[in-house]
Amino acid sequence: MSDKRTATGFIGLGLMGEPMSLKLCAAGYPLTVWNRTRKKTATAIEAGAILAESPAEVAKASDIIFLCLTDTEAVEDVLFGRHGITNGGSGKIVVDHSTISPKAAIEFAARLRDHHDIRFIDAPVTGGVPGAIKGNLTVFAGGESSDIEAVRPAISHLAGKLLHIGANGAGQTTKLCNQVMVMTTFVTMAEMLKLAENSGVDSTQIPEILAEGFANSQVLQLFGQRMARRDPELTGRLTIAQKDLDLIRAAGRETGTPLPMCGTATEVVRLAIARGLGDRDVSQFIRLYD
Ligand code: NA7
Repeated sequence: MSDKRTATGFIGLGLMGEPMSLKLCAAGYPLTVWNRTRKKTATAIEAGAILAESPAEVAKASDIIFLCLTDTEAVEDVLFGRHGITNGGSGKIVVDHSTISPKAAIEFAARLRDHHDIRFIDAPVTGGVPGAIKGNLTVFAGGESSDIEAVRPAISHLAGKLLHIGANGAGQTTKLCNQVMVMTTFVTMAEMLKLAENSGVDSTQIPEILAEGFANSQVLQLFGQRMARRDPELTGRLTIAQKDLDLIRAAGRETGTPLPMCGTATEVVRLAIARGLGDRDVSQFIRLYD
């Protein structure tokens, strides 16, 4: 299905979705877009995308519809709401790049398949805004092999790797496993940088100094400097980090998995949000300790 003539749609042109949609435009795919806040579609329209009035209109115009939305509730609205994708015809494939509940991904896939003849791939990503801009995200996919192969050519413009993990839900579960490491690293990185500062060591040098050692990670290299400098540039909201931690803890409860470190991370991020940092960049989390 997926080649340069495949009609694509993108819903959710936020921090991640906008650069991802631009990659599809740049690759020559016909692209129809919708975003709840219309003005965020301006850059994609300038790049050649067509503006739709609703998710249903995006679906009518597209064979593959990509989503990149805040959370489970947003995805449910866009799929099944009054002007949702399910009002836009059958035979489509929905690729959901949002991070949502694995259980919900399984349920949405079944509802779409059984009642609307629409296929669904849970396809959360890692790599953040830098990866979205470069087109080298990693996608953890859950769904049918044939659907994943059908969308692989288009996704190759957004992601260096599209990994088929298993059935629906497996992509989201893998993303939550990824976030266990990412989020606990984030919160301990703030403590580590603060310890350096309070001990008279230049914390902005720490990521480079630790680069060859066991403490190195992509999180340290991509965000350490920015966190040390209190760089205000918005690349991902702390509220989104909180949402991921809440999903991880729900998965822990459902599977009987104790997650004490994630519990602590969740509560300190909640505290940072209570202190007014929710709409700031995740790197600003260090301000909790200032
Ligand atoms: P952003 O920049 O906050 O973008 C979130 C997008 O989701 C944005 O386009 C929102 O529209 C849209 N949204 C949120 N709620 C709804 C509802 N109810 N209906 C329609 N659209 C909605 O987040 P990121 O780009 O950083 O992250 C997106 C996902 O990728 C998230 O799951 C991460 O965990 C990974 P708005 O512009 O606010 O009107």
